[in-house]
Amino acid sequence: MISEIIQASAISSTIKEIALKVLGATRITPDEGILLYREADTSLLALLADQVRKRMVGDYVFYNRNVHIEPTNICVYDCKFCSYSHHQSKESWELSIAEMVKTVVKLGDDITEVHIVGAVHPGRDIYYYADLVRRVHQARPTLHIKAYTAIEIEYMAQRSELSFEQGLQLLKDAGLNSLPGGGAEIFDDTIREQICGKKSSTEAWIEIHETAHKLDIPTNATILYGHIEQFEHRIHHMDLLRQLQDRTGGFNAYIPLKFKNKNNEMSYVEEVSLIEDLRNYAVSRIYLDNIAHLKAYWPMIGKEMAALSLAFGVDDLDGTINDSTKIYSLAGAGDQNPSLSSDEIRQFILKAGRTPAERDSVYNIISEG
Ligand code: V47
Ligand code: SF4
Repeated sequence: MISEIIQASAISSTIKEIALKVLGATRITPDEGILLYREADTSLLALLADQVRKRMVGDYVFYNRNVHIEPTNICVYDCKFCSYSHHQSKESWELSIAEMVKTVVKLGDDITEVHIVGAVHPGRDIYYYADLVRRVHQARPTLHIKAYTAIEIEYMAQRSELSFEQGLQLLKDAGLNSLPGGGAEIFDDTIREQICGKKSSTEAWIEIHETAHKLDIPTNATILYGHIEQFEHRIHHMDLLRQLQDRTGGFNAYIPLKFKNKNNEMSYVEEVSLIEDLRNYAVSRIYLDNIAHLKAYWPMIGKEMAALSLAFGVDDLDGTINDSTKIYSLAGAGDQNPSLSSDEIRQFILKAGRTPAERDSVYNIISEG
């Protein structure tokens, strides 16, 4: 039915051909992905992304109950888009292990996951971070621990003279369950050089995630978009992820992170429009035909935009985060005090005509409706 409408429509024959491929569940090429970004109508992108989303996860919109802990903002790197590290922000902090354990213990059964991501502290090695994981795990043995971006893992492993595999195994043995997707930024050496020159390379990020998948540690993947990159870079980024997913199947979710321009060295770069955000969700959903979930990180884009994103391929809204994430609030994100109760998030999903599903960290459904 939809294919017939597209066949009969006035859109260009090239876009029509790509649309029919997507509807027929045929993988699109990088060039076709770029054409979608450049030429496809926003309404067509929404329609195609919605079909892919339905095929992959049905009508569910997932959320979980989690807390984000940011152990420190003292960083050996100085990424130009960062508003959060001690180089940019007026304050600097270092939480102690006891303080972080106290946070998860205090939240008790209100959360099923802790997400621990911070800056790359020069004084902390992998044994410190394994100790943090071990003590959180001891205090809350059933809590899922999603911790440390590939950037943190690279630094802590190298500092402790361990291979990535040895480092990840050590963290897994301490109780680490999965890795978040941060630090990917954009997989292009020239752009990387300009926005985060000193930190881990594309190759290191990919190698760390591939190694994690081989050790049965699932991970997420992000992209930082909407700064100085071109559509070609976004597609190349997703293409590397799609290839890695073909090899391992270890990615749970893809999370596009929109560049926010407050209080950082790239404040001169204008933020992209909300329409561009929606188009980007849609092309991501269409291109990444092998990563099950597309996550809109609502504390960054705000609740209204998150609701809209559900019509552009998004099926996951992350968590009922407490007032705990500074990465975006310092960069000017819409929601300065990000918190939604489970009930609020459910109402929000129902209003969008979809089925709320509380999930665990690997997308088993805990409750629905
Ligand atoms: O890698 C930093 C981004 C990321 C800015 O895996 C910025 O579930 C926009 O990885 N504008 C870290 N983005 C956060 C992250 C994450 C977030 C939510 C869920 C998950 C997950 C992972 O934050 C960094 C960087 O790309 N970031 N500064 C900024 N000005
Ligand atoms: Fe450090 Fe991360 Fe900020 Fe880069 S983005 S300066 S690695 S805290």
